[in-house]
Amino acid sequence: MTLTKQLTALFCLATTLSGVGAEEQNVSSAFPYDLPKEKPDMPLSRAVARNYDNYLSPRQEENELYSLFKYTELKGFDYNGGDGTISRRDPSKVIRENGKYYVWYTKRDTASKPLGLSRAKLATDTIPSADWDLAEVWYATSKDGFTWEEQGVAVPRPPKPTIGWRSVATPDILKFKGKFYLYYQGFSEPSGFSDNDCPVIMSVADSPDGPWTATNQVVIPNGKKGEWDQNAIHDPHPIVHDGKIYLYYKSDFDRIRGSKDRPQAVRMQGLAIADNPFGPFEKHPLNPVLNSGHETSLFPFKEGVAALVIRDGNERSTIQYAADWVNFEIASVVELMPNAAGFYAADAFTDTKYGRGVTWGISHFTQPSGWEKNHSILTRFDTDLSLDIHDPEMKKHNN
Ligand code: AAL
Repeated sequence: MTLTKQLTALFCLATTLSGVGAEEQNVSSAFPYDLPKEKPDMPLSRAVARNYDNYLSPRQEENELYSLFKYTELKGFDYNGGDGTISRRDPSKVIRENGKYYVWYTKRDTASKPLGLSRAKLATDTIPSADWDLAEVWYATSKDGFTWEEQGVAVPRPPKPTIGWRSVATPDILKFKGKFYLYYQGFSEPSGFSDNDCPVIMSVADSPDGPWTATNQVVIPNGKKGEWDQNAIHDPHPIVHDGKIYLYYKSDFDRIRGSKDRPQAVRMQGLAIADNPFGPFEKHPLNPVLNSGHETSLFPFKEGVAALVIRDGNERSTIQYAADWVNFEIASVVELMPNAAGFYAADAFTDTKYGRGVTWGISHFTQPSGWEKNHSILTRFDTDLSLDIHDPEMKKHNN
């Protein structure tokens, strides 16, 4: 034993025997008052241990993937007095081209409000089953992101029996090698009519103002019978990564319509990857890659990708991060998330190696079904899921 160690041992023995310093010992063995930045080397409860292991920072307000959301009503959209006959929902990502912002969305303009999914068998050529039935893909532009000018239809419904004849809905945009691609859901029957919902189809254009050419081909097919995504591919959400198109999507599964045993769909999200916007898209072998969530909302963040996980599942109301774009971990737990959020993500298509995050986008609010009027409105949301906000020297982005 060295002299120092002998002296320390003697001191400890003396203080224990005399009782002096016992209080100090208690203090030093307890969790410190100043929350340590790094995980302390001491016994920790599971909750405190995971507060270090699972989050970007042990303090909520220093966690770059934690945010509140602020909502602002948009100017420029008419809803027929809110009588349920006009609906706008499921916005795409927002992009900036020709000095203005562009957004695409589902627009329904029907003689009556929707019947509701449970009465889908009563839908007609003019009476919609769901809020997104008998819809088309429309687009609007804006100088400031608050006041929008509706420009018209981007993708109309093709004639029967071409896929999408019943409804084209829930679009998202991709810019790839100078061209623009819209991916959306193509319905061939009223949504809710059977368990067999829609696959994804696509249109291409040289300019965001169109004209759009529909390929009229399924680009992401529903899974084979018995696979988790056999009934639906919803909410296609493309981002460019590694020179490829990473397209995330949602499926509703484990439901049999009308079954007492399994009346409720389970919603999870998958990933399909392609070298070319026309496909083929290869579904990831680890699908589903998110175990919860409803509409897809993702953005490049640092080396990886971040996802808003909204509304459904055990991990709803979380923001998750996948450094490898596949294996997501919960990064934060949040509240009042934007439904169907379409971010203005300036680096969604630049194949960034270090995503800077997002500060705003367009989302929707829907009246719960069963209410007398049933339609959705587009809304702006603001957030601070951005490195530039956390790092004032890097404020060039997101203007
Ligand atoms: C939305 C999206 C898809 C579904 C329907 C319309 O919230 O998940 O688009 O098909 O609901």
